[in-house]
Amino acid sequence: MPINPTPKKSLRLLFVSNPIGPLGSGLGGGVELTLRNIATEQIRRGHSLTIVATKGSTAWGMPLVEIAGNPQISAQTQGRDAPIIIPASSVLANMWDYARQVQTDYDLIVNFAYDWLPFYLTPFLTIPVAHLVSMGSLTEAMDGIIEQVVTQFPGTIGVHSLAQAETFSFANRCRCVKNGIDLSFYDFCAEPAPWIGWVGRIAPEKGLQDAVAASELTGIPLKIMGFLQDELYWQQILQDYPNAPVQYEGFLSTDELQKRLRQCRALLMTPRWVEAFGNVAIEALACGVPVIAYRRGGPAEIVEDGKSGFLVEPDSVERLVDALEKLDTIDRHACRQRVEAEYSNQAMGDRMEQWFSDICSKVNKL
Ligand code: HBI
Repeated sequence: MPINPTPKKSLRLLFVSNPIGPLGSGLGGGVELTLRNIATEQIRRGHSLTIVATKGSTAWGMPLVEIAGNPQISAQTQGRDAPIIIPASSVLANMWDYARQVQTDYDLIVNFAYDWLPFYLTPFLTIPVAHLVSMGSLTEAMDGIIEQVVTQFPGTIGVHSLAQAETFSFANRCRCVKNGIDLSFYDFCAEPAPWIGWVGRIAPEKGLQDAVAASELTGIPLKIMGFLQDELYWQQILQDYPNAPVQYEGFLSTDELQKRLRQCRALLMTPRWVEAFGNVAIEALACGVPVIAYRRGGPAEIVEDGKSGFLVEPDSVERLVDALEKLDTIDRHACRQRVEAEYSNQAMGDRMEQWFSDICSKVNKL
């Protein structure tokens, strides 16, 4: 008689979003897609879940509590010695005061904010908190408070890649959950259009200028998609590369994004910083689009060099150009298969469900 697998306890989850803008605005960066995908999949698996987010957020039909207040400054614009800054009527403080008030209705809080306060408050709360850290090391204050939490609550710090974990002194105490997307949103494209793509927040750490330079050198049209965060940076690029055949397509919904992304011959990823993961890499691969990425950060753990794209010497436009010339050696089906195997909502859902139940059971074991 087969032993029934122990039914996973249905968890009551409270997802607290990041405090830099409403879900669906693009201000929240990759966290918006990450939170949406994890939440959708955990509900599909029978867990109950509420999302706490800034007023004006969309929760794509999932239970949502909107909180008013002033946003946090973007952490990646701060220097390493930046002090902790919390504005008056802070939406971050208000979100976590709400979480404190309702915590006994839940088994686990999941924190998506890269901010000091949620980590500092963790010991003050009576239920466990899983912290999904969205970026690599940026400031001493954040490194310190995250290390405090991983020491006092082992196993509760989640990261998206080993490269991201390595930016912290406590790398080996982080749980790498990678990331995932709902493949049903991405349609495979076997015959690309004659252009390449670049997707991301338009800001210095994303290194857009290198992709534009490669477009100007090769004459291959470049479609740029993403949130225009730094206008001056963008204007400077247009001045520096007046002849590059580039087209800014705006900040797009997932559906509009994949309609353009799937037609690309390749996606260029040119991060200047250690990209924690690189959601856009798996979005492109899901459509069959090879990824040409600097061998740096999360994308270097996603792209199989020569199979689902190319990994090139960081910050080298020449190497980007060389890789573009080898594109025809890549089988677009191998790109889709990479995501199906490792980065589907199901694969990510398994990793997250296991992480959540490990944290909750550890509480039971105490
Ligand atoms: N800055 N202060 C702060 N808090 C965040 O949660 C945060 C951020 N900057 C960027 C960001 N989150 C997201 O774009 C991540 O996906 C990178």
